[in-house]
Amino acid sequence: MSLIDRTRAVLDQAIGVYRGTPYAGRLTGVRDRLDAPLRVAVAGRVKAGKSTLLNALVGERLAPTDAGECTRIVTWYQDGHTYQVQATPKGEAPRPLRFTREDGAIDIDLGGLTSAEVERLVVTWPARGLRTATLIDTPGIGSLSDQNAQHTWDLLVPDDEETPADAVVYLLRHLHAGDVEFLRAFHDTEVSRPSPVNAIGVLSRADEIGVGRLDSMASARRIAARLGADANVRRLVQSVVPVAGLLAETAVTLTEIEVAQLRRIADLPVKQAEELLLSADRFVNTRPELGLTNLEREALLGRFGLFGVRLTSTLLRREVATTATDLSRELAERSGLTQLREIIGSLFLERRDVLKSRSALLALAETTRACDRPGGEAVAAAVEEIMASAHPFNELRVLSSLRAGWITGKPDVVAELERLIGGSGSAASDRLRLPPDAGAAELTDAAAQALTRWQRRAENPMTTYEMAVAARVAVRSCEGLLAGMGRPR
Ligand SMILES: Nc1nc2c(ncn2[C@@H]2O[C@H](COP(=O)(O)OP(=O)(O)OP(=O)(O)O)[C@@H](O)[C@H]2O)c(=O)[nH]1
Ligand SMILES: [Mg+2]
Repeated sequence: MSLIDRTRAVLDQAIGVYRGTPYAGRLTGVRDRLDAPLRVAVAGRVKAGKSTLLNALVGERLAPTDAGECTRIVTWYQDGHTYQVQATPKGEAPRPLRFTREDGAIDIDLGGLTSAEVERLVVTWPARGLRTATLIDTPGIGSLSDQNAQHTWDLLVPDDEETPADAVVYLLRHLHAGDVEFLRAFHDTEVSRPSPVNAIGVLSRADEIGVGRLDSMASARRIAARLGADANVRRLVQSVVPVAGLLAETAVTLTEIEVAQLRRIADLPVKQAEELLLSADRFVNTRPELGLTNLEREALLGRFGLFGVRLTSTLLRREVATTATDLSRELAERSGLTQLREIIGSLFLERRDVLKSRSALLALAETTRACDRPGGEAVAAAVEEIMASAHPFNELRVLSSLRAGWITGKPDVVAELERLIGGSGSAASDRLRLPPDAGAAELTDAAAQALTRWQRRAENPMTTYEMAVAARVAVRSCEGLLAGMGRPR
């Protein structure tokens, strides 16, 4: 039986046991969630660029990005057939809210409520980017003690409710000491909570790191790589990727008019264009003959940032991309959005069932602790049994231990182990460190060799205890790969 089916079965059993108690409804909700899209929260400090990045992932400008009452409320963006906004005031039933949208973010009328009175907003919006994952925008965290930190905390580390988020994208802004402190506080609550298993880091506003120079992304990539290798960061998030969120958002919502405006800059001689783009102020106030009003120039800066204007006009001049469609793809790539999407795909979406089961089993374990019922012990035992025996969970545990530095060994052995148990994606080629287009024979060969290698390591008396446990998990992973390739073990 698959992990998700085992989870569903124990949930059904629990729903029977807790029928007639206040927990029954919650458990039904947990079961329904198993089939719903993955819930991914976007979290980070104030003004880290969370809402902007969320829009880039959705492919539309939905979330408001400036100051405003709604930026202080946890807001869910989910796919649906109709356009709808609902507020859940604290301790009350959800109610519909009026909203408007004119080319830009949704403007929600809170109907007399203040942000402090609203527990959450749910925006239902038909959008392709929301089909595989519901995205949750969170208010920026100023300090660990502030009210917003509490909201984000509740979302990710609930005490008596189900865990509403299955995974989290954490925005770091050029390593702020407080970021690591915050991530660590999450981590310390319990191993099962946000951990490298379901968290990835984004070095946000990456264009600003190189103060908008054309090579800003290269600097950002270096810093992200350094961060991603830092032991403190590694135990908190799976990997760190740089993203210029503003440019990413603009890339996916680019208009022909904007392309035509930037072409005017691209058509200038290189030297003149460089001078014009020396600073934002210069860009807005010099060269009146350019054919762009000050307002238009300010609008371009607001949409692209200085880095984006420099980069896009250069791409146009060099004819790297000439149409809005090509340009949009190119900017998505260069802003880091494409890579982030791939990572979300391989680390979250491909692992959907494991992350979903994990959230559901955690909620179930919470219920069995909170409410004593005849049959409750059997449910608790069944949950424990799945948590302890299901291979995907064993892989996640080894991954966490590796990231926490509890399993040590030669760097290449540790790196191989991490890949093999799915640390960089669960596809066979990812696990076996082969190109994505590797043939069946090559994959089978590599898996068989890895199996022998890790069996030996597991049985070798010189292997440390922790490594031996991990090696046995790796052996199971290899067996699983071979079974998936239809080869008898
Ligand atoms: N240059 C640049 N500016 C950005 C980037 N991302 C966001 N911004 C700007 O930073 C400001 C804040 O962006 P938001 O997306 O609202 O940030 P947030 O983290 O949601 O902010 P709060 O919800 O208020 O905490 C806006 O003016 C954005 O235009 C980026 O990648 N580069
Ligand atoms: Mg925001």
